[in-house]
Amino acid sequence: MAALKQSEIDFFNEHGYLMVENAVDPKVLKNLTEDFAKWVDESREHSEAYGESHDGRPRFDLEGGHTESKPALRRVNGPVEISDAYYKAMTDSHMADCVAELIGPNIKFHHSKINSKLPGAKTEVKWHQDFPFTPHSNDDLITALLMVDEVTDENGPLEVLPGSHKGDIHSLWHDGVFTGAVASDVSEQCQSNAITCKGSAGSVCLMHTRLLHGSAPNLSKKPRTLFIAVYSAEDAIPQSPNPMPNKYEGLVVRGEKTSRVRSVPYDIELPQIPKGASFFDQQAEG
Ligand SMILES: O=C(O)CCC(=O)C(=O)O
Repeated sequence: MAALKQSEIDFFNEHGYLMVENAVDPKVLKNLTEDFAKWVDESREHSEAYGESHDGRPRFDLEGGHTESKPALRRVNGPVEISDAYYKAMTDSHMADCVAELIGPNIKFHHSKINSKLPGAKTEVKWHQDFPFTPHSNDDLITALLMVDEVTDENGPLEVLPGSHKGDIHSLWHDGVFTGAVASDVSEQCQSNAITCKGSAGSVCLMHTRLLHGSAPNLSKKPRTLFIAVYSAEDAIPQSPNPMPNKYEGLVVRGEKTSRVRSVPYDIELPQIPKGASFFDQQAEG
């Protein structure tokens, strides 16, 4: 059976995002929640970023003000490498089926992370597009943002600018400095036309790699945990090193490996990303 209705595929193509409920099995969702709670608990023993990910950078990142009694774990890099539940959600879920229907049939995995905003978290994600950080030979890439907790207007929801995947790729450099975020006039425009992506736990926002998006701090008493998995069409070939190297990069998740290369020349010049820059450059503590 098809994972998506034609009207949903049309919506994604027109607006550059799509919300889907029940994107993972309830049992998997419970395991995702439990694994994350365990990591939050472990973080109490640390006062700075810790653990080791595939390229030696810390696996777990903490927000300023983190304490044992008020933990502020804000990111887990590559959770699919250390948790069966996160691996299952990435490979074996309705979420993966939906991605295959939008950019497949052959799709592969690129990288993953958890962006957490615990209650009162000050971290905001400034407006940006993902593609400059993960340029490929074509732009059939989807960032899947799975809501491990319910997302409301108050707990720092993802905000997107519908239709912006069809527009320009915006510079991330301002006054000679790489900020990882678009210029303030562009973000003001985004903010005034933004749509908030809210939903019950287990819902996913499937987002085109060129869509402008950002998110505000969590002012509420409820956590907002997002599991973020990036997939590409199997024939999209990375044009720069993975911002988050991991052992599953290139894993074919649906369909088959063809090793074909499909190049679609961009109509735009991509902003240069400094060596070692990552998505986290646009995270700021407000
Ligand atoms: O955590 C969020 O709200 C957005 C995540 C995001 O845009 C990113 O990590 O690139």
